[in-house]
Order: sequence, then C-alpha cells, then structure tokens
Amino acid sequence: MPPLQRRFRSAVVREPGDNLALGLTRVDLGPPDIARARDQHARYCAALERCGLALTVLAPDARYADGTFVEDTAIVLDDAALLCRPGAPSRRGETTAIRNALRTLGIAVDVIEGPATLDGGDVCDAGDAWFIGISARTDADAATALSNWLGTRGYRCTAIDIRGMSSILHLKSGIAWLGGRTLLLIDELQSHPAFAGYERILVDADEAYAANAVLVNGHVLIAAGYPKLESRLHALGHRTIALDMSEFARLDGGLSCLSLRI
Ligand code: CIR
Repeated sequence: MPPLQRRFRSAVVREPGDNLALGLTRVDLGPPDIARARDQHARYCAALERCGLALTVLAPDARYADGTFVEDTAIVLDDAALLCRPGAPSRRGETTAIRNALRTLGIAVDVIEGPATLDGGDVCDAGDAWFIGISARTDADAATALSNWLGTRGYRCTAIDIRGMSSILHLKSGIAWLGGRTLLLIDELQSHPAFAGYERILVDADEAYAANAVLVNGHVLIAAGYPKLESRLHALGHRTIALDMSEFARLDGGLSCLSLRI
C-alpha cells in the first residue's frame, strides 16, 4: 500500500514567457501583466523551496504560451511518471521538455497513447485514492489508462464527470486534498458520492478560485485574497502560505498548475 501522504523532494516549474497573454483562457479578466506574472512565479518558486523542494526551473519556450502550467503535462509519483497528452492541441508539444526534465531527475516516464487526452489538472491525488476528472480536456479513455497505470501501483481511482460544471476548467479547479480524509471543495462538487466518506470543507462561492490549493510537506499553499478560507484553514490547524495568483488566474490557471511536485 502506498504511503498516505507523500513527502515531496522536488518540483519542476517553467517560467512564464513573454507571450503568456496568448495562452488559452475562458475567463474575461483581461491580459496578464508579464512582469507581475514573473514576480508571482518567483514567489511561488520561493514558497516551494521554503517547503523543502529542490526546483528544476525550465526556461519558457515561445511555441507554448501555456507552458508555465506544467501540472497539465504529467502525472508524477516518486520514481515514475505518466506523460499526459493535453486536451488542447496547442499544448501537446509542451510534454517534450517535461519528459526530458523528469528523466534527468531519474524518473521512469511512460506515455499516454493518443487519441486519448489527459490534462494533469484533472487529476487529484488524495493519498491512496485518486480522483480523475472527465472534462473538456480529459476523456474517459485517458481516465481508464491512468486508472490502470495507478492501479498497478496500489492506488484506487474514481472518475468524476465535470463536463456539466461550466465554472471549472479542470477537476482540481474545484477540489484540493488537505491530507488524511479531508477535501476542500466547491459547492458543485461537494455532494458528489465519491466524496461522501470525506470530511469536506466547502469553499464559499465568492472564494471558489481558492479551492485550487496544494498541500506540500505540511503547508497548504493557497491563493492570496481569500480571507474566509484562509482563516478557516488556520482554525483547523493548517499552516498556510498565501500566494498572489492574479496574473495566472487571467489564463484560467490555478495555483497547483504551476508545478509538478515529485
Ligand atoms: C489552459 O487553458 O490550458 C491554460 N491557460 C491554463 C491551464 C491551467 N491548468 C491547471 O489549472 N491545471
């Protein structure tokens, strides 16, 4: 049985490029300020380092405006990874640099075969259980392939169909695992039967963006500017690190998507 809570040692990140504004988005928040995005990214990297992670920092690639959202490109365990086939065709080539970076870190890399499509943002690692979103980016074939890949490694997987939930791009836009049997959830997801056995922390509708938080070695990284959730997490005994994500939010990007944690 895999350990319930992984201790992360490292992370792969990719700096935002000059053409970040050309990235995909469904939200109408205006274009990102590139200098501010770089600053936010640097602070995000510093937070990961504060949590004890050694970083592999990849340079931007002008061909991939969304390349900074590295989480979508691979599912990573301690020593093995499954390279995704992103649902957006413009993002498919992002995986080459990620595969090379993972191999350099000594991680064996398998590949999801087309035509199945999988975005890492749809994959929620909740310890021994994993949840896989079926979305506009991730299809049922990919969910089956990933379930099989994780199943041989001792993990249980449950598919969650989010195609009717227009407020979220990926499953993890609306859910985060906070360790043990605790999940942070948006309203649309909280009554899903797959989460029935969990202690569920409901994120208020006006703070829904903050549902995309990340547990890293005893710290919960959350988006800055969501005081109700932050004080709730403090009251529950969580240590939080709040990070300004404003420029990535303009690209539909959540906090988790900026790193591959290993
Ligand atoms: C996209 O639409 O693919 C990017 N602009 C944002 C991806 C965000 N990924 C994530 O939250 N895992």
